[in-house]
Amino acid sequence: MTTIERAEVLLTSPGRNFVTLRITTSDGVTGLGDATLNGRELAVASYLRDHVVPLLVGRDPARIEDLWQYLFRGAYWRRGPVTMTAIAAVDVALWDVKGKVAGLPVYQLLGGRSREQVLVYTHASGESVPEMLEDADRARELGYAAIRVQAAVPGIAGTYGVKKNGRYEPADHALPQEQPWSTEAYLAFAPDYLRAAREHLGAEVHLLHDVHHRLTPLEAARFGRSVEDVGLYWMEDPTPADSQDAFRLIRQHTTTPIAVGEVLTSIWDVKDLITEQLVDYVRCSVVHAGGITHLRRIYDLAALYNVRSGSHGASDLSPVTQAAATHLATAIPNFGIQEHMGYPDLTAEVFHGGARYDGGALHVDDVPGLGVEYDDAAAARFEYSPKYLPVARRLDGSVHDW
Ligand code: GCO
Ligand code: MG
Repeated sequence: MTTIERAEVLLTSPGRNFVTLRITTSDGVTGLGDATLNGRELAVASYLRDHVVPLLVGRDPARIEDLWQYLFRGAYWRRGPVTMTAIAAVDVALWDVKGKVAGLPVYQLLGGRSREQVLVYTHASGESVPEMLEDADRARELGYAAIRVQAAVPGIAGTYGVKKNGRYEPADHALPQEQPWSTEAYLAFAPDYLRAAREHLGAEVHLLHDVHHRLTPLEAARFGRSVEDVGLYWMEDPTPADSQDAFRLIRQHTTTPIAVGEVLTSIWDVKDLITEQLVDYVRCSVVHAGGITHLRRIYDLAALYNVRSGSHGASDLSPVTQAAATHLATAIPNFGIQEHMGYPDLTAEVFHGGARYDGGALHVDDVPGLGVEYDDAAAARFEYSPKYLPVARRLDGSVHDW
């Protein structure tokens, strides 16, 4: 019988930190899984190295579902980002292996093609509204038909979600940077710049906006209602999703579509949001929500309730995740849209291949598995060093929500 012979945890930092799991079978087939949890990378690396890899060696790599259940149900301690990211890394690496063994791309193993291409949205942002609109024009020139727009709130230094020097990398300090936040200033400013973006870009562009969990449910309801005339594709993470109940209030007051999920890690975290149709898009990611196996389960539940996928795809999710998400999006019936920010140039020196951007969409090639290769020699040139996302404080000094 073919067995899992080796599983290596690989750390590298080509432009930003990434953790990767590489599984090698006794037949010499390798598979890659992303294990990157922004700002908590080493916790997942240790979870894998110390508590998962010893359980994998000698097992049948073909039993993806059974290994998933073994690592989830069998662990006693369930859910949470560290556990679910570690399980995801194993799951995705095993799908990669299975594709290579079968000689088929992963989307074929998931039921085959449901669509020709995977619609993506990218980011446009600016320190001022004209700068944001200029950035949106640049995105249009690159062919994007869907654009997330964010402008720095006047008086709020370093507004989250806005590029610095043309680069979007919020985890850029060796210790978390503290940033000010004012809900009042944001609510007074954001509806106007969203309206300016709509006027500037015209009716045919999909406009998205990320609230980054900064509002209370009532504030989010008011905000959603105040931008209904903009016709947003979605408002993202309007309030912290710790309580799924909170979304009932938002839903009762606005028809602005809602997208949630990038910090949620299991089907239990989105169950009520989906079954009560409190959101329109689920944005969980392959890497933080238990891999292809579990995210497929979440999206299948969502399909029953007219909720569509909108997978998180920021650059802290490695090209392995971007590829896995694109294979999944190619296959599922209820795909909505996928985030695509691209990566720092150096990233391509380590991760070769993967999903291809062309004309506002991502595409996967018909190569076996996920189609991503990891370059060990290049990876060794980029040493891991801790980098943190910022922490938000209100103007009175107290810590604010993400
Ligand atoms: C997004 C995000 C990111 C996240 C980041 C956290 O929608 O792309 O909100 O900017 O904050 O991926 O690690
Ligand atoms: Mg977001």
